Amino acid sequence: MTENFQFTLRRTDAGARLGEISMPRGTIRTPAFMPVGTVGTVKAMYLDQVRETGADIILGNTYHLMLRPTAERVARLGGLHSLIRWEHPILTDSGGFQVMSLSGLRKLDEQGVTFKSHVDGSLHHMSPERSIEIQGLLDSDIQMQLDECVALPAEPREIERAMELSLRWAERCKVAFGNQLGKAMFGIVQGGDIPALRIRSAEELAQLDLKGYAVGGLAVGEPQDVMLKMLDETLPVLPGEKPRYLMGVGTPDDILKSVARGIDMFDCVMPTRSGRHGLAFTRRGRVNIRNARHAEDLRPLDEQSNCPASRDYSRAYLHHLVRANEALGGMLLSWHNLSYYQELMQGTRTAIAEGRFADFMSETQEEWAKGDL
Ligand code: PRF
Repeated sequence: MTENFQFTLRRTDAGARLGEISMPRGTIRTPAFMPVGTVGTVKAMYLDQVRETGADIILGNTYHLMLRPTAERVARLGGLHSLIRWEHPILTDSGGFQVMSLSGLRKLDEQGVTFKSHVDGSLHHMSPERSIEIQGLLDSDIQMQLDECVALPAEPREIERAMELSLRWAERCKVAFGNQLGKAMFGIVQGGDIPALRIRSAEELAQLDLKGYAVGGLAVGEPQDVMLKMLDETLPVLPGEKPRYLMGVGTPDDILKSVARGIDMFDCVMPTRSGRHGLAFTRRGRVNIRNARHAEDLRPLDEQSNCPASRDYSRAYLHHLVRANEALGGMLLSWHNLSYYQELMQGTRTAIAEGRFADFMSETQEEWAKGDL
């Protein structure tokens, strides 16, 4: 562990990268999956359990926490880590994306974004500087620039405007963040589905010499091949010695294909949200536990897993819990899914270390395609 923020690239194999980010609160093994803890809780999970599944870092959201319980209150209470009882690294998203997807009435201009809270309808303003200030009050370890993410499909002029605004906001966030040892601020590449805009965004962000780079504006309505093409266009332009984070992605298949293109970090609500809705991700693909075929099936989701939720509970019981809308159903399936995602990341890291990532990826995909046992 170190007092500084440091990314070490250990090995590359078939496009995939094995590395680690070390910072004062801990080391993040990459490629990494970050469970989403939007409002200061990874929904339906104890953070001790989240840690046991293999997570080195979790994500929090500026937008939600600024509205409730507010950043100033979190700071008075001693910061997010001690409040939620997670002493490992936390990455916070800047708020721009959540404002666009969750808040009512919003107005965006050069200065920032004005929006109506989805909690109580109150009006709020967030500038790039205020987003960084809030992330500082939360004591976030990896902070994201404020950006504007456009949903696809969109007009090229609209995509270009948002990309350029995001670049100007990146500069302002960099100034607001200043020099903080042991913490990092990442820039976010935008540019929709237009290669030339993606490349310009990545080139200009690279000039800012930030500690890491995210690719935003993907998995927002475009097909997977478009997303992968944008990664192919963007990643070669970003500095190889900095970590790369693909925001809000994705399915296990999206993750493997993005690792193969050089992505180091991921976050997604999918394992927890789908779990609460009865969908399990397994070595043999997706299992909808609500399906009647599970009603009298005494087998667990995966008897080879080390996770109690995957190994010790019958499909019949999970089926019953989810159908009866019981909280425990969502808890067990979230636990199972997070554990599956972390097992996938550990398998990925081991395969890269041993120089067999391409085989690992095709074998994993073949297993998914066989379907449920
Ligand atoms: N920007 C930010 N957060 C995000 C995204 C983005 O483009 C996405 C897009 N998949 C998810 N989360 N700030």
